[in-house]
Amino acid sequence: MSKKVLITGVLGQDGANMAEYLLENTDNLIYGMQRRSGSPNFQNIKDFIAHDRFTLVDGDLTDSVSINDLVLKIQPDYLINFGANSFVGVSWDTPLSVFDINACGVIRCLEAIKKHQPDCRFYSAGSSEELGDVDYSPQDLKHPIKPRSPYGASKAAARHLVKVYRESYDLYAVHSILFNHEGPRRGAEFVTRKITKKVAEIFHKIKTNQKFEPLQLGNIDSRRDWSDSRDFMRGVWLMLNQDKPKDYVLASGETHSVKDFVSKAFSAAGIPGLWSGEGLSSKFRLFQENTVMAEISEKWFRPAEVDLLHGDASEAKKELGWKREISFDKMVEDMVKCDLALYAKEA
Ligand code: GDR
Repeated sequence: MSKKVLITGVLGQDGANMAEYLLENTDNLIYGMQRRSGSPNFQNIKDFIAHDRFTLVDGDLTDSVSINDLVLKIQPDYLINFGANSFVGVSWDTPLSVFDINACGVIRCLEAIKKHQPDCRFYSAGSSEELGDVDYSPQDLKHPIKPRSPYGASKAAARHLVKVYRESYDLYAVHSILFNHEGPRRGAEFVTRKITKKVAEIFHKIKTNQKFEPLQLGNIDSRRDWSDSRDFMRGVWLMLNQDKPKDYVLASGETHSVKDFVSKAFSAAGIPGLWSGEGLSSKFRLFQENTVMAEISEKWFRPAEVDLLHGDASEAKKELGWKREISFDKMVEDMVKCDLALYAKEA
């Protein structure tokens, strides 16, 4: 019989990728929870919104009534929580709402499961931001929790809560440390998509002899372990289908700087460029020309930065048989290709 899967945050990158993965690889019934808003954006789910095994439902992680109602009504076999306020940069401005959604939201889900559907398996999307000011590389599950942002602290709280509920009530609940993961469905506020969207704009403006404003970035020396979100969805599903619940790290095991990402993205669009200068005066110029394509603005620096993230997913590989299939280069190329097509369509 088909299982029922409730996915929160279905309009975001991971929620949409998870729903699509399950529609393509299982016969499960998928309930995608969206937070009701004045102008919802269905772009990420447009390819499967009409699928006969997909249902869009309203709910809100800050409202326990809505979570309880959904769990009672749907009686899900799995609750996959990708709903979050996921932008680290704004978490200093809205720390209370970030904590309410990301940490208290997890309590609301766990409480609903405990009361109404104790056999439902629960997944909580954790983050490498929980590790923050790292002690060693690559980072595994044993790495101390040392967040550097309200966002990282909220995800660390979620991690402790999942452990407490798992041990206290014998729930199948897991929280994995997901290192950065991207793709064509990534929100434009995150640095990778911000870069690939701007590359598409600059590509079209160079081609049509139009002027353009350079891409403005903050800390281009910070290093991240970037994977493709679609690879992670397989890992999440494996974590939910073991004999016993256990937390894992998902990561590529490679690290690249934001600066590298910029060079790679422009090169994927066939635009040659070179970095020059240091710190705030760093500039990325069109090769053999003076045209500046990227520069630094203090506006994009954070009150506290995580300088380096580099994950160790060896346990997930060994115990779950998970491995990533999409390389860093392929992921950047896919993102640039999609943004070039999107820009051409919208221009
Ligand atoms: P991150 O992702 O904070 O790692 O969290 P983000 O893409 O926002 O930043 C990555 C790094 O790039 C630097 N940076 C900039 N970032 C943004 N957004 N905009 C800029 O202009 C810019 N310039 C430089 C940042 O300072 C940072 O060092 C992501 C999110 O998806 C989290 O939800 C998730 O938990 C973690 O990844 C794993």
